[in-house]
Amino acid sequence: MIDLYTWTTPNGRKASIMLEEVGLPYTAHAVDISKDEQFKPEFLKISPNNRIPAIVDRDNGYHLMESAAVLMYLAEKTGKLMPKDPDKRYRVIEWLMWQMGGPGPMLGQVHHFVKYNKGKAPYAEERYLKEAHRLYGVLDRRLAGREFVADEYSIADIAIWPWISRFEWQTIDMNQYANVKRWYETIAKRPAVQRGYDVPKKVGDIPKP
Ligand SMILES: N[C@@H](CCC(=O)N[C@@H](CS)C(=O)NCC(=O)O)C(=O)O
Repeated sequence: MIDLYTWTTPNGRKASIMLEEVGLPYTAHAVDISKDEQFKPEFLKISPNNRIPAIVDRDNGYHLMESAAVLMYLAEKTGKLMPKDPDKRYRVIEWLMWQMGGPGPMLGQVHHFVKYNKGKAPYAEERYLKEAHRLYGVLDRRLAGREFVADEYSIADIAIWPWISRFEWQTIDMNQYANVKRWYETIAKRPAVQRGYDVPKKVGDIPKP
């Protein structure tokens, strides 16, 4: 049994989609970051960086923050969605780390400057929007002629997909990125993704490009 501490955001959804995909029993605990619940002392004990998602594995008491670490832990615990063969495994890790260093922080800045702070910081808007298009381009080229970012559907796809699902916030027209669109729609059809998207509560349907 896993305790998942999460909210209705891309990083939170990575963890809930993964838990739905691997079929581990879990309890979701809502940490409302709009009410600063991530700063509560009891949450800091399991997530010292005061960010969601975080998990506690009730089987062994182990707690973990940082979404990529959570995905790797759950993949290793269940033997699912991360290949054992070293070449294939590092391909998954490569794209997982690309997500953590690229789309995660950069698209996060787009949400701030382009959606929430529009017109107030033109330099930041231009910089992060340009970076968003660059990253969509990288993903689009990676997906040319391949179904998923690594060899098979994996934790790398699970890490990237929730960030792309915010394409409307990012003012991205996915029709410009045909391979991303095809990949996004394929993953959106997965029942586990649909269930995980609505954790810890439903706030709307999965956006359609
Ligand atoms: N690198 C972290 C980032 C986590 C993160 O930024 N989470 C956001 C929600 S998507 C959060 O908890 N924000 C709370 C805050 O900014 O105080 C991860 O991948 O888990």
